[in-house]
Amino acid sequence: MIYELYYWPGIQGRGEYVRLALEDAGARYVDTALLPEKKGGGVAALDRFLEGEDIARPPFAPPFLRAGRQVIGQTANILLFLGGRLGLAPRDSAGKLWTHQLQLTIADFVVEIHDTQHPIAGSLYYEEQKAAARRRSKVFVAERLPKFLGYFERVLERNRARGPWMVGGRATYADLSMAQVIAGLHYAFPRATRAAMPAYPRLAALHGEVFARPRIKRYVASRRRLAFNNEGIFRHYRELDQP
Ligand SMILES: N[C@@H](CCC(=O)N[C@@H](CS)C(=O)NCC(=O)O)C(=O)O
Repeated sequence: MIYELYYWPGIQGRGEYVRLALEDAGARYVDTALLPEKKGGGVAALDRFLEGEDIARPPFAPPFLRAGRQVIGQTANILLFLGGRLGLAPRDSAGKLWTHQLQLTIADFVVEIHDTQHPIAGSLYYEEQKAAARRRSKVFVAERLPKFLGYFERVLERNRARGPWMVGGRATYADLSMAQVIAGLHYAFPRATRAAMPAYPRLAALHGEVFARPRIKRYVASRRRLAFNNEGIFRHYRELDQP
């Protein structure tokens, strides 16, 4: 199976959670965001599925994954599908559901992180909602960041299995996503994140372990991994980074 990942070109965004799973498993996939339109990539590739009249089960938004005849949307749903196939989820149904639950909570966290710089609307420029972004970021750093990080730290603490992972004794796609969120927070809110992380030693360790995994290391060093930038979900605006 050669998977096809569809996502916006130029940013890591939510596509990155899927990429990390595919890369960690050494799966064969085509990242259409890296292909020129002439070769079936870019935004035109997305539009074929988002707007094509012949798509029986259209996704609402990227990322989506094509696996043979199936087109699967929603990041957590894609990872639920890939988890079992790539050996990045437990085999038992309770474990699968728990991993999915963690991924959905990560998705909630990602929305709130995004909303710090776009609190009014994603369709407006940051500059048009700067004052609201400042207020939102202040509350985010003071209340929501510790609430989410504290929750995931507790999840790690309560996992009785040995090792740095959230579910059992092996890494799951939720661990890869969690590490990506921490990396993104360091980019977007460097001061606030540096100040916060000592309270979450297990999360800090998970982050380190994920980015030390050989395939992830190779991926991060490759040209396939785009750098964080201010077009993506994690954006750095100095004025919002208030520890
Ligand atoms: N819940 C979806 C959200 C998907 C989403 O918001 N995708 C963004 C890019 S990261 C998008 O293109 N949204 C278009 C829109 O919401 O109109 C997921 O986790 O995959």
